[in-house]
Amino acid sequence: MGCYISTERQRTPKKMNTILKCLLTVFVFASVVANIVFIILHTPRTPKCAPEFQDALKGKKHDDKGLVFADLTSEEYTQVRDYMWSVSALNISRSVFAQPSENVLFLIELHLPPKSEVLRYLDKGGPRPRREAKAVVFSGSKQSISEYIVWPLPNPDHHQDVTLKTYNQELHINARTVTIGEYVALFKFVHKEVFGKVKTILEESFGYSESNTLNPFEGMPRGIQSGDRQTWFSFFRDRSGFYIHPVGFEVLINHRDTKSSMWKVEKALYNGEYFASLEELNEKYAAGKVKKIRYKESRDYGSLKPRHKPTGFGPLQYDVQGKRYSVRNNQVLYLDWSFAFGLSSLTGMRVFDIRFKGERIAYELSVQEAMSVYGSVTPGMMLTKFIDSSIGIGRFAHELVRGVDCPYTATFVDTYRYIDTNFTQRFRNSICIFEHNTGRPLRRHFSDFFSNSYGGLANNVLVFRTITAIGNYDYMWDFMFYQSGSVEAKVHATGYISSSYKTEDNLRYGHQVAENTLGNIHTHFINFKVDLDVLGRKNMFLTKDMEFVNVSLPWIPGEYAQIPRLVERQLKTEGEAALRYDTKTARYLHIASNLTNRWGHPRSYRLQVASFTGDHLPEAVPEERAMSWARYKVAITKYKDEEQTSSSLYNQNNIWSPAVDFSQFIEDNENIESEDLVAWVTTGFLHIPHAEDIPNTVSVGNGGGVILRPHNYFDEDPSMNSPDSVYIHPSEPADSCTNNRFACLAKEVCAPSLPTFTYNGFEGVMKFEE
Ligand SMILES: [Cu+2]
Repeated sequence: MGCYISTERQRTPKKMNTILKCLLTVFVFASVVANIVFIILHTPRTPKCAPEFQDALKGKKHDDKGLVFADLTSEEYTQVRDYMWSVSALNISRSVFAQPSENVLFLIELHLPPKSEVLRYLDKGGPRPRREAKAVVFSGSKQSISEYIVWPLPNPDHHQDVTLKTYNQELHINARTVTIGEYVALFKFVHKEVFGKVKTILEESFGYSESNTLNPFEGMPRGIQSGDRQTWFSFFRDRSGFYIHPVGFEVLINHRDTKSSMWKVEKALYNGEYFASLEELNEKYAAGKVKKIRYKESRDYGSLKPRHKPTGFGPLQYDVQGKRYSVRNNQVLYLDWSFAFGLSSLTGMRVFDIRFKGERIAYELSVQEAMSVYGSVTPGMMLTKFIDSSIGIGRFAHELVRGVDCPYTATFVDTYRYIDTNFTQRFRNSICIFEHNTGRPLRRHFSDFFSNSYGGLANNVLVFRTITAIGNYDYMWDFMFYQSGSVEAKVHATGYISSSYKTEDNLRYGHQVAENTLGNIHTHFINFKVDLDVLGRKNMFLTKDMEFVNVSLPWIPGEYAQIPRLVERQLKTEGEAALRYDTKTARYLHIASNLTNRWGHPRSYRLQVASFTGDHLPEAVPEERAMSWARYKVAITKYKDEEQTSSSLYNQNNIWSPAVDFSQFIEDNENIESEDLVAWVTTGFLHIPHAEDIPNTVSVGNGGGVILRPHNYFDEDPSMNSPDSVYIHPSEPADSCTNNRFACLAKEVCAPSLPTFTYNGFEGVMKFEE
């Protein structure tokens, strides 16, 4: 900005006018600047919110006892690996791409100590249980799978084979998970023995070239009987979200032999037609005896890249008083809650020793399995039944994205794993913990009649979350801790659907969702383990429901009315307490103590299941035993150290003779009166893919879960003691802060300290090349 005064001779009045104008402009500018400075100096700055609000923990302090449940540390994995490598008899390959014929140290995990030992340590001052690891070795040289317990940690020098003790059977080598090494060999095989053999067909049909290749997606199980390892690979265009770009070409590869030189292509499918070999396909194609697929460039509908430049921010929650929870090591404290946590590479998220007001409610709450059964006319999907813990549910817990996967201000925790690799992998920020206002009151009442008042409580809940992207699907796992003493385990599915190439006759198995793409019908079944300990280990299983009874009206002789009556039962055996999905079940299911509350009722926790599962697989089907947990909405068993998980690492690839058949837990029909009880809860839904599943399935409505609710456990609702309670009475001025902190919020507000956005999630992806 500047004033220009002409140096030319001008008439005086005009010159004066210009000087005045110029002075005025300078004055206005100066006064604007002065005002801005004044406003900045005199505006009260909003203080930054405190990082932590200690009062919320009510004097509770962290202890180290929860470390008995902690996953192995980065160093411990390395120590166990080095020890296993040093055992010459095991002869373990050190290569991350070890061949199936070699011996592979597939997995190292925490070996959970026996429950009774842990409880002696936690509750009775007993010794700290020995820290042990579980190590899984796929032995190509011995054609067997072995599980070892390795101890003591740190500095292990012992190992013991516990395979037979754990599974009561030897494990067939082909029950093993396909390792990175085997995938690398399979991809090489596909490139040479499949793409190399039908190149012309691929070029003409799918525009195939070295730079525009095809991605394989495998169906499971790999065969039809124990020992089989032959996999149908369906091929997809190599682009973002390839799962929904099928091309109509599938091959069956037999990779049963641990020597990859013995592998062969056994069948092929092209445009809905089967061929005994790729040679036969080539011949018939060349002879014009095949209905050809003509390559057409397709729209990039699978990409998640925004269609328009994003401009929005949704609302942001932040901790006004600082964080009211605290995380140290693997222990979380929040208001009246405390628990320890872990993330198993195989089964995923789990929490232990869940306490409310210092009393243990559950010993363990954990994800056990995620299973899907598919329908299709094409072989890649026709037999498909995915049993995810065999690939690893927790294995795919990658970095969570601040602001999307978890609230922006959440606390993030790194996890470490050793699975299908030769080094410890760090997965940054793969668990998040946050307190969340659900936006709907936990309780409230406006008292209009007679005595006027308002009492309410915001539903502030602590959420413990991880998200695992298992191939095409992403499962979001939440454990939520409410101020009313409830805990909720919830799962939601999102990500890409699996699809197959649309042919004329396959609309019976789903809907067309994109060009030549059929979204295949399938189920999502999830199993949770809920080891409630209500006031100790000795519990019983009660059901409650209502039934109508015809009651004569005492004041009108001869008149009757149908009145609902409370029906309570105790189920006394595992057989009785295995509640099948297709039977009428009491609406209230309780794990109860024989101790009573002030009103004389057994103190209990209720299991309230939200599920839309339906049938999983007819029981006569040989594969069913590998997923027999899905027969039951809820099954109650007597706790046994040998019955740790409802599924196993080996259930997918030896689905016909599963290492763990959950129905066996119930077979012995043990008595469950006054015993340590475990509830196995199944939840999930049927997924009929529709156009809106493109490009991704949304989480809305695609979930299930179970809520553990206190039921006569307390004498009244424990949320009455919440520091967040609000009470308004007409006798108090509306701006009184005494029983309503919101009346002071505007005065006490603080500005959130927002961490910078970072993301390193791609560090942990599977790598098939050095
Ligand atoms: Cu689905």
